[in-house]
Amino acid sequence: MRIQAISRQAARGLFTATAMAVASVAGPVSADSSEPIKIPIKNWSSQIVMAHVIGGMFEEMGSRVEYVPVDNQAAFEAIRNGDLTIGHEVWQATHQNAFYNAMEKGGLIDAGTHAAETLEEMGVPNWVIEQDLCPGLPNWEALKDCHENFATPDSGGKGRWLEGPQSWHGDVMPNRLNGLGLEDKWMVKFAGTGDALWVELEAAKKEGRGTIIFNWTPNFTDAEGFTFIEFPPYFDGCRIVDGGDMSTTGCGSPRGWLKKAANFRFPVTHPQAYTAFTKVSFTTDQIGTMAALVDQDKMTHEDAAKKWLADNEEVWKPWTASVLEEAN
Ligand code: TMO
Repeated sequence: MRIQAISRQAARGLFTATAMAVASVAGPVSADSSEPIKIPIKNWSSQIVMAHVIGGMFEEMGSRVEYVPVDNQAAFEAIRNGDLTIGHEVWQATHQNAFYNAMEKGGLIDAGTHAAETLEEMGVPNWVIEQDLCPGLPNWEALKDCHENFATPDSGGKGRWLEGPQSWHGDVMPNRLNGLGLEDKWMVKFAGTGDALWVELEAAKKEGRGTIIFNWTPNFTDAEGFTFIEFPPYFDGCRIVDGGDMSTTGCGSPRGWLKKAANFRFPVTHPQAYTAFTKVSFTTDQIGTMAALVDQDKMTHEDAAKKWLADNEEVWKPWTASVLEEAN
């Protein structure tokens, strides 16, 4: 099974020659190292809960795990150089550059794709549309005529977009406003933390005022209803970091994949845990639930992960059990 998993990676051209050479002489699935598997902890709920869910799976398989707090973007270099063993939420729209750059430098491998499709984009809770606070949404051109309904005390009379922390995507959203010619009517405020986005959602609902925030799917907000704004289509190179200029930065975010990454030595040091990790594939509902346990039900990330594992054995046990069966 391990060899199969490896040749599938190789067929995609995503596995380094060095790792192939080391891994393919190892024979049948052997025991995992007692070195801890290092799992990243970032700053949004599904990521942290999923870290503990996957860590719990590894522990169930007999591995040791260690949770390592990391910067969102710097994590990919850390996977490449082995400071992290895995990355379990690689979001196409905001991570693919760092992911492919680390792969090209060598040391980071693609460990497969989750079932969930992703989008990371500015949008509004559905009640903003129901109350008609910006007629014409979700088409972005509606923003030309409704900014007054989205002004806040700190927005200087403009409508406010509450973006995530600036460490998440740099100036993508300020550049978006400029690219669309909306900078005279709208401004971007960066949230101090991811959680500030959910505080804003609740506050705006209570006060009955308009709000536009950065959000993503899968997330806990899928259940209550959240509408992403439809911007001009994304294309490769439209963003500044990808070679674009202000004539192209109005482009929206791409819908995309959610991938898993691993350090190239993981299949060698922990063949069983690595093979199970390649099988991990979460759906939109499953990831939304992981976030909701924390952001709605106010559980700790650790307790949420324990609950998720207890409630979903039929989902994850097959991923670990089939590996252990083959090893014995
Ligand atoms: C990577 N994120 C889900 C926070 O956009």
